[in-house]
Amino acid sequence: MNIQEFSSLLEKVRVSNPLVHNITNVVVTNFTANGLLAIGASPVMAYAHEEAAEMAKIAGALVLNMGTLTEKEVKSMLIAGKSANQHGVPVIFDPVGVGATAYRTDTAKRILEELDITIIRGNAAEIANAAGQKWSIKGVDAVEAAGNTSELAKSAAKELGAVTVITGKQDIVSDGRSTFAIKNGHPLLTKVTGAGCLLTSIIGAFAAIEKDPVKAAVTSLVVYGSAAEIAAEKSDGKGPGTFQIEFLNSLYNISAADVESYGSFEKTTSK
Ligand code: ATP
Ligand code: TZP
Ligand code: MG
Ligand code: MG
Repeated sequence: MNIQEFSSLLEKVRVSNPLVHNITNVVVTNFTANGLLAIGASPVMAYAHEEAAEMAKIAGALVLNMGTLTEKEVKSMLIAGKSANQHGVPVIFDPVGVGATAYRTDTAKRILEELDITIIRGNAAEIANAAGQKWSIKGVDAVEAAGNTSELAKSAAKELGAVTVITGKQDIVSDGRSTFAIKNGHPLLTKVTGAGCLLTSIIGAFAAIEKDPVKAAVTSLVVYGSAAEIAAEKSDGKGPGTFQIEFLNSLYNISAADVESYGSFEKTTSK
């Protein structure tokens, strides 16, 4: 895996304009659609039980996000997820707030048991709780990562049978054998609601055009984090409002040369 491959995958997203089917939360829906459009993907939100299977079948990727759960959406996720699994469409799962309430924990467990998840993405607490380990969580935000996130990603990937992405100050991707650390990003991302949720959907866009889920995830993190660094430079210290707008502009404008100059990742070895 190298930085040049990441730029060519970014170009591939822009040229192929993959359809990304999202079943997501009410907080982040508009930001997610705009971010997917900016990177070059084609977003669709389709929740009705009558159409969820049909939409998932024709999508390049299905993204399931349990940010504002209700039983109706959980049923949509299971219908769409089963259809995606039957038709070889990758399923990306964001277990927002798992561990904060029993309902979230039970629902994440149900989704992980009933569906074949390709990639799971969350903060350290969410990934730990999804994998049945204890980690402190406050609502949908992680309490400062105290443990070894590389080891956590590796063990969660093995436990869940899915490529695991843990985000925070440093991002980790593991399939249980190979583990990568990505240093790109900016603290202002934590001041924009949905920055994590949009990232999960952008991982869907890359998974739609790249069969290797580890490569798709690492590419997404490098591109997304680099775009955030550029946006922070352009927002002149004004704060999250300007940053959010500049971030959408950066996702749209980021070039191969930017990815190559900002991108920072390494393969880590874990015991
Ligand atoms: P949380 O609810 O805990 O904020 P989240 O689901 O919003 O989690 P994040 O972990 O904040 O997701 O990750 C979203 C993006 O923000 C990722 O690209 C990540 O690299 C970046 N990010 C998060 N925290 C930092 C930080 N302190 N410095 C730089 N980048 C960060
Ligand atoms: N409450 C339920 S979902 C949600 C909030 C605030 C959005 C979480 O977005 P992210 O991307 O995890 O910060
Ligand atoms: Mg966040
Ligand atoms: Mg989140």
